[in-house]
Amino acid sequence: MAIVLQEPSRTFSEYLLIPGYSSAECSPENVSLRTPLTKFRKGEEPAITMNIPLTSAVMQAVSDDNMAVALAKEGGVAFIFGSQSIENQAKMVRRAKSYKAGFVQSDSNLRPDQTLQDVIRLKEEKGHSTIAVTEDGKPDGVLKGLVTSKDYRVSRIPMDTPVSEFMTPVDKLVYGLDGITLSEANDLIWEHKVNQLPVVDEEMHLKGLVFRKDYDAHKENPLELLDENKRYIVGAGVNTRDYAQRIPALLEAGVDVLTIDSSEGYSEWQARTLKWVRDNYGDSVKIGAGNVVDREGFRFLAENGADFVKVGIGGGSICITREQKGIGRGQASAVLDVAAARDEYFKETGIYVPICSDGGIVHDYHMTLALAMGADFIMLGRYFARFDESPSAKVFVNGTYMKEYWGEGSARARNWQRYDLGGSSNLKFEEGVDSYVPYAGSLHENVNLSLLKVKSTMCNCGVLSIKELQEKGRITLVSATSIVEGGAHDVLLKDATVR
Ligand code: MZP
Repeated sequence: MAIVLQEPSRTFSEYLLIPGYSSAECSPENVSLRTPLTKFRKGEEPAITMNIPLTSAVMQAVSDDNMAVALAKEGGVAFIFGSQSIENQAKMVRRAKSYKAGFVQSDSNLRPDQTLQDVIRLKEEKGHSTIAVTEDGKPDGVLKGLVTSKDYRVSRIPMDTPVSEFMTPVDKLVYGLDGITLSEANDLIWEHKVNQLPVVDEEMHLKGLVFRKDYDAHKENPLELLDENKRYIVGAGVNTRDYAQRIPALLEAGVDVLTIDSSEGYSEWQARTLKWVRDNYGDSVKIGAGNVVDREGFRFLAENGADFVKVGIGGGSICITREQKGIGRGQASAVLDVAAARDEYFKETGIYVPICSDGGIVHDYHMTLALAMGADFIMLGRYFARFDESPSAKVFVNGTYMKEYWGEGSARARNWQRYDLGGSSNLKFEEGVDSYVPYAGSLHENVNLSLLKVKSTMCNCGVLSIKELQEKGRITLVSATSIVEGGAHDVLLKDATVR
């Protein structure tokens, strides 16, 4: 007879946090959400520490280069999806790594012999009023001048006037030299009262533009997560099949951290992948593994060299693994069990292997619960899929804007490498669905609001860091009846949209 665990498998909605004593110091601006992403020895610092405890799921509908930049700006890490060709994934990593905060590649460019007509057309097409004039009309051509709306009056000059006649020529422009820092560029913008600054190399090839408004936006992201060269930290997912080709290509593209993306991580395939990484790169390459839901699974991956361990099977919003195969574990039970294993391992070895609660976050308070239960950070799919920055399409359905969101185990994604343990190379049956999620606007606003709630709850618990939350937090199970009193009840809501 199989072993039957006596504790039911529980999920986040079955728990609540109990407030603790809050001193006057307990206010959200004093809370730090810094958290380790990769393993470290007692007394040492992890190679990567995130400024917020959020990562985005390794999914086609969630994490591309755009998401990587948007999330790193907030202080978290996106794991660019691996269910695409090695070349495409490496390209996404390269694009995210070459994104220079505040520096943009000019997307509106003309040659000096083009005309006012071309200026008007380009302005309509791109929506930008600054046009770089380069010798060959390419974004990296030799800079000849700039055209902004101050340079021409449509009513006064004929449409066929060449750009060279009304542009501000390069000898009258203020420009910066390649290598200039963003704050030096901003100083020039202010000193010379201009709205944009072209940046050129020694041969006057255009390298990019800095806009006054972008610098201000950049300053709104004090928690951005940067490497030592001031580029955004970028993650990527890999599988247990083509790692020997994929990993070198991703490293070449500049990836900072990898994760093995699999629905079930307690396997020889993961051990082989981790061994290959350690044999070839030692500890210099950072790679997480998973997913597991219990102590044994954690221990196996930690001992095989994982830099972090992802927790969660069957709890994802688009996941039907539990229905299809009857396997998995309630996310709360899984996190609690694995967190205990992590602490045990740390005591025994002095090595702290962070754990990630992956999937199943529905309400913002689930984030706080996951952290209190021991997760060092969280991975979210549905949450991020709803934002402007996710790669999926925004569609109008039954009078509301939605974003498409599909599982990696759905027929749409066909990510067989994530599900198949054996030798076959196709998806035999689906473990995920294709769906819509309500469109929710910008990542920046949503993440800030969610984390304000997390910080505010932490203050109610009387703690100012995630570590303290894990040490001092108190959690209670809720009865089915008491769940009712948690929402508005026994009143008639005036506005059905009040939540
Ligand atoms: P959620 O944030 O949407 O609830 O869950 C996202 C997580 O679900 C992913 O990080 C991944 O671990 C898991 N996932 C992705 N695709 C599937 C599937 O098709 C899935 N079954 O379970």
